[in-house]
Amino acid sequence: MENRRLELIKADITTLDVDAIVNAANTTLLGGGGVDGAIHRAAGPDLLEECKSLNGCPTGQAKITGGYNLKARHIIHTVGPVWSGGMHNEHALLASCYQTVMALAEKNNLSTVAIPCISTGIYGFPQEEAAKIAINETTRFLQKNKLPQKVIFVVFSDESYKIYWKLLDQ
Ligand code: AR6
Repeated sequence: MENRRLELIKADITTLDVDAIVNAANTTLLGGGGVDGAIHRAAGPDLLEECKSLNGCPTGQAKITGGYNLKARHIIHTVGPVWSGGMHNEHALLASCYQTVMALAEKNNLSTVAIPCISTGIYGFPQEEAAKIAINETTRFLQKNKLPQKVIFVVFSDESYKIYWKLLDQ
C-alpha cells in the first residue's frame, strides 16, 4: 500500500512544485555546495536571512523554512552525518534525518515532500546503504501516518536511480 505513496524521479530538486523539498544542509544552515548551494541560489537571499535566525541544526535533526523563490512552499533542512567509515553512528544519524523530516512534514500538514539522497554527495555515505535507510525509514513513517500523502525520492544520477529502483521494486 505504502509503495503507492512513494515515487522516484531523476530531477533537479529545485524545480519541483511540491509542498516541501528537503535540503541536505550542514549544521550552520547557512548554505554550502551540492544541493544546498543549488537550493539557496534558486530560493534567493531571503532564505539565508531566515536561516540565520534558526541558530543552526544538529546532525540528524531538521528545521523548516519558507520556500521563497522556489515553486516549493517550504524547505525542510536536515543535516546528514559525514561518513567516517560506518562506526561513528552514521546509520542511526541518517535514519534520524528521515524520521525528523517526516515528522516535521506531518506536523506542518504537508502533503507532498521531495527528498534528495541525504549525505551521499560531499558527505560520502555509501549510496546503497543510504538508499536502504531512506526507503525503510520513510516507509515505516508512512505506515503509521496519513501525512505526508506522497514522498518523492529525487535522484541526480542514473546510478542512484538504478539503486533506488532496485530497492523499491523488492
Ligand atoms: N537536485 C537533486 N539532487 C542533487 C542536486 C539537485 N540540484 N544537487 C546535488 N544533488 P550533497 P551531502 C544530489 O553533496 O552529501 C553541502 O556543502 C547529489 O548528487 O548535496 O549531504 C552542505 O552544505 C547527492 O546524491 O549533500 C553540506 O556541507 C545528494 O544530492 C554538505 O554539502 C546529496 O549530495 C552535505 O553533503
